[in-house]
Amino acid sequence: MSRSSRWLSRGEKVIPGGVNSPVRAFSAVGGEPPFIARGEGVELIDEDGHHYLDCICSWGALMLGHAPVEVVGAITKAASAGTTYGAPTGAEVELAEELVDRVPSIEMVRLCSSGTEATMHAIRLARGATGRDLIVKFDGCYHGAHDACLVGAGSGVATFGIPGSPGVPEGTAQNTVVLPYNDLAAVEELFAERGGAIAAVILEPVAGNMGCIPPREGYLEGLRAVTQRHGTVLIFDEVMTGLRVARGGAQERFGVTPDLTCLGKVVGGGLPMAAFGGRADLMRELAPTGPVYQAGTLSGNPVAVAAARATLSALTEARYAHLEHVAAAVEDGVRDAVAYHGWSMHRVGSMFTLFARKQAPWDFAEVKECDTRAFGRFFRGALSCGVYLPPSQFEAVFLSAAMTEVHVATLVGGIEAALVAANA
Ligand code: KE4
Repeated sequence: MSRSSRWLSRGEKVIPGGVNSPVRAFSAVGGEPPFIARGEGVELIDEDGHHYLDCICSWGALMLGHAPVEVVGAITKAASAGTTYGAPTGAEVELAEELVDRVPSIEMVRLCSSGTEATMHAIRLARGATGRDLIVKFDGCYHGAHDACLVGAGSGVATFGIPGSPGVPEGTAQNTVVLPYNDLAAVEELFAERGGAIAAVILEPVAGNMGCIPPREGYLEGLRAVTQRHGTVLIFDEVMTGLRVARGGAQERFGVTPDLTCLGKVVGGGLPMAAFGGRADLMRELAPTGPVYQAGTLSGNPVAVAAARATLSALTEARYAHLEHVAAAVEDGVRDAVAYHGWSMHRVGSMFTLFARKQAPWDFAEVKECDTRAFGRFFRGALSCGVYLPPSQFEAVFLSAAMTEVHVATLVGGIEAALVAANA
């Protein structure tokens, strides 16, 4: 019995499924998850000494690979001065100034500890500021595990085929309308009927929780226009895309500025940190300057802030250019094999997904037509080649700036072999 298997059977006795987040359990692809001993650069090494090229990067959180020296050094230095004070620090102000400088929509920002918190608070802020209750989300988009958004979510919940989740009160779900992604007519139709009652529209500007699905031409611009016309708050959930698909996130890449933005993953440099920010007039509605309550014991703690600042300093234009070059090389390398095996692919920057479907999907209904059993064979085929891809058709591959041409060749070879295994 492998060490990982022993850890799993031990873990299942004290942690549901032996994992602290459902998608890690490999339920969607079969087999048992390796238990990780350490990460080094582009690699994960498991408890049995197997080395994997890490193409999940902690679900997109790692832009610089594992244990980058500048981030580890900053964490160590900060921790030696105390891990949390529960009081304001100058470092939080400097991080906030950096986010205001980087992200077009952000005039003011509040730090928190997870992407779930960020979207939950952004939605409460939009409701508090507009006095309206209704929110709109899109099928296949996932905004974290909180009630208002566990209605037709796309990550985890969709992988387990549970539309919404038990435990979400009927009354809560009734305040969330779920529309198809990339369908502007559906949004305009809803607004024509109920525009005045809609507090917010929230979406992933590039979806990553139904696989990587880009916005169709004009889609983001159309959402911006219709929400502007009806006084509805447009929220970009950039927990996945923020600081990844461009220095200023998807809003910079696509040139559309929302009213509020949620950040997570990359912004924390691998530590528990997230943020939400946007128009100053909205943000000032938050306590203590306004009536909308939001709080967090470890929000802006000095260690996570140090990791964040070290990461943002390392994310130079040159690093983004390198990441784009590596990701484009992978796409070019697998293009022929993807077409030959009757699969398809979407890539935006350093996130991409291969779909077990001939035509590339543009919404969740089309993604659900993918052959998920073939995807399971694909995933296991890649893993056996030492390439660690996301264990679900409904997730995205993430690359890190630690990757070089050598790793590109390894990843391309692994995907080609995995496609053969998928269609065996
Ligand atoms: P967290 O609460 O997991 O930090 O963030 C929630 C969240 C919010 N918004 C978007 C766009 C997200 O992708 C996420 C979290 N993403 C999943 C992966 N698809 C995290 C992995 C997991 O659930 O274990």
